[in-house]
Amino acid sequence: MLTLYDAARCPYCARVRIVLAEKDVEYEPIEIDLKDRPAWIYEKNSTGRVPVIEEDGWVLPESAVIMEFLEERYPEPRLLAADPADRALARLTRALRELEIGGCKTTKSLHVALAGDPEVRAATYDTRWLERRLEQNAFRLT
Ligand SMILES: N[C@@H](CCC(=O)N[C@@H](CS)C(=O)NCC(=O)O)C(=O)O
Repeated sequence: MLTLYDAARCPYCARVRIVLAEKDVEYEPIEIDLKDRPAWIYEKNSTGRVPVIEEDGWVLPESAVIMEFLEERYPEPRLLAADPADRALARLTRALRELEIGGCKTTKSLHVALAGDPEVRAATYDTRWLERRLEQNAFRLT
C-alpha cells in the first residue's frame, strides 16, 4: 500500500490528499510533526519536507511531482484535461497558486487576471476541483 508522509496543516500535503481522495486511492498516512521531525524523514527527502509518498521502498517527494505521478499512475478519474493547452493552463494555475500559498505576491495581479477570466477558469480543472474541495473543507486547516 502507498504511504503518505503527511502533516495535517500543510497545504502541499493537502493537495496530495485531495488527489488521492478524488482517485479513491487507499493509503496509509504517517503524520510528521514538523516542529520535531524524525531524523529518518531526511532519508525519504533530503530537504526533510513533506509530503513524501512511498510504495515498496520507492520514495517520491515534492507535491506537484507527486500529483503528476498519481495522475499518470491512477488515470481515472482524470483530473487534468485531455487537451494539452488546457493541461498547460491547469499547470499554470497550479504554479500561480503555489506562489500564492507560499506567500509570494509578485504574480498576484497576473493570478487575479487569470482567475477572473471565465474562459481560463472554465478550462482549468485544477481551479474547479480545488475550489470544490475547499468548500468541502478538505484541507483540514482548523
Ligand atoms: N515544494 C515542496 C514544499 C513542501 C513544504 O514546504 N512542506 C512544508 C510543510 S507545509 C515542510 O515540510 N516544511 C518543513 C521545512 O521546511 O523544514 C512541495 O511542494 O512538496
